[in-house]
Amino acid sequence: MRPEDERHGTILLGRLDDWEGQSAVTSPSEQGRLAGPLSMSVANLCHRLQPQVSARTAVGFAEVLRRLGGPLQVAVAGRIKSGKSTLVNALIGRRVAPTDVGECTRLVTRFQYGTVDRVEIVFNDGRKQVLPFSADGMIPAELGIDIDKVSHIEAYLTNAVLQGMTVIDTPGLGSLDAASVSRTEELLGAAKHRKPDGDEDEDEEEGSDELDDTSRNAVAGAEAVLYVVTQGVRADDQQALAAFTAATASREAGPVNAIAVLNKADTIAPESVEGSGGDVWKAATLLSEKQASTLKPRVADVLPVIGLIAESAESGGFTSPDAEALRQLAEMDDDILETMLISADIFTSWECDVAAGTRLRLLEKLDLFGVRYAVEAIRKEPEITAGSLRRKLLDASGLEAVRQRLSIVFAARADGIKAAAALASVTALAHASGDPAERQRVHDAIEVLLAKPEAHQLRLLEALTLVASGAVDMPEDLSEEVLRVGSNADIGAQLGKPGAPRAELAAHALERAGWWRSFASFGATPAQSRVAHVVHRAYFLIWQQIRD
Ligand SMILES: Nc1nc2c(ncn2[C@@H]2O[C@H](COP(=O)(O)OP(=O)(O)OP(=O)(O)O)[C@@H](O)[C@H]2O)c(=O)[nH]1
Ligand SMILES: [Mg+2]
Repeated sequence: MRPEDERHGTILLGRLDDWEGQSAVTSPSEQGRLAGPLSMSVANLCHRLQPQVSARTAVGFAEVLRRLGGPLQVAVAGRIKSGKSTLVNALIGRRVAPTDVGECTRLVTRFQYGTVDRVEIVFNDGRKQVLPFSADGMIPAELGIDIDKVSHIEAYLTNAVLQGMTVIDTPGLGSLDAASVSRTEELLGAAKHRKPDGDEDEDEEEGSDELDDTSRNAVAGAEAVLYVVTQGVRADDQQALAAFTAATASREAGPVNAIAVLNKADTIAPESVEGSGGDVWKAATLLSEKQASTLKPRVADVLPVIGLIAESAESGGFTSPDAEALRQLAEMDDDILETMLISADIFTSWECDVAAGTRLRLLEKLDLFGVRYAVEAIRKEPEITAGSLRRKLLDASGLEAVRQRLSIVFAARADGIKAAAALASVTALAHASGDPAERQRVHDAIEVLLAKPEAHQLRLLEALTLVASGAVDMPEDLSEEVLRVGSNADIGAQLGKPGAPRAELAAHALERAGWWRSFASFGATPAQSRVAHVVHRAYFLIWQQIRD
């Protein structure tokens, strides 16, 4: 049967069972762009349903398909001035997002891969306007236009990192400026009934508005979040994470799609953290662990990082003249240097051979901690080159660990995350249609898809999200187990026995499979039982994979 026949015929759910049949629907070029088999199965579902649904829902499906074909969309979110844009620059390896001040820090900017560097302002009415880079290669901090009319900024960069993910810089949550907050909330999917200009939607009952919101979220919404906190996690950080709903309001932040960083680790006073032994990095690590227990299970991990140093080291900000100036400082008398390093004011106002402007520049790039760190590195190794010093600063920033975590948590799971987000969008679109028959058709198709063994990972992600968000209540030890099985890629880690021999892992998987099956049948609430069935199956599949 050719695809066009299917489009005009009744949907043949049986065909969805045929994993091989995928190529009949998605074109080869589309397949190449999809993150993996799960995304492909959801793409097929959209293609097959498109002719069966109303024109409006079909438009939404087209957006879901477009989005499935793109890289994982990672939002960098957090409170105002927590260092989000600085971190974005460090991750991209280019100082392109304006930091500190300027109206652009109040807008959502999507950094995506492009073959030519180009920045566009996208207006609320969909109109676009090309924006020239500023002289230093950055997105201009001021746009010279009415930003209330601006939806967001699209930055296309020829950048290898962006081939793997789209990075979305957001205005600070918790800022006083309501419009910035609503832009961010909208992006994160929390603002269900807000119009783009930030006003509360008053005529919600108009179905078309709802659909527009859903469709917009299906394109603009993030699929994963890198949450930036600083020293104190506050109640609204948790609220913001709770509200984070990638793609649509039905997808909550959890260990599958969210990690957090404790940024500005350099500014932590080690004496304020018990057990740090006076070491800043140790203090930051201890604080991160503490924050992880507060933020979990909303996030997979909290990692300490010094975004500012990472940005300077990674984006060409740290130069040979900077290294020279640090060398000069390293030659100074230790007592005097110690005094200068007490505060930024003393550091820049003290009389010394290094020009005050140069010192100010060093502070802007490295802050006091970075200056001290570099001076110590030079004193230990006087012949160190500017390049090696930059490398040492990068190591000290903790960026590498964040990158690694991003690749483990996000990149390796992009297929599952994207497919799950797309399914949530499809469900939301069907719900918004207001046509019960259409809703049922979509629902049935999703059920069939999820019943396939290959789709098990999606069910596991779903179960994990339900447990992590508290939507399904579980005793603590069980919910930890679900999180472990669902949010690790490595079998040893999934079973809580990293590095254990295969036979032991297999025996354990089988034992847990049996346990969860009995739990599903006896003693569980209906909601728990649904989760338990999925966990049972996960263990069973693990056992099948590693048994002799
Ligand atoms: N000491 C130190 N300063 C940092 C660090 N990261 C960022 N900053 C500084 O914090 C200020 C705010 O950084 P931004 O990156 O603009 O923060 P943001 O979260 O994007 O701010 P908004 O978009 O306005 O909410 C800037 O002056 C940065 O230089 C860090 O790791 N250490
Ligand atoms: Mg910013």
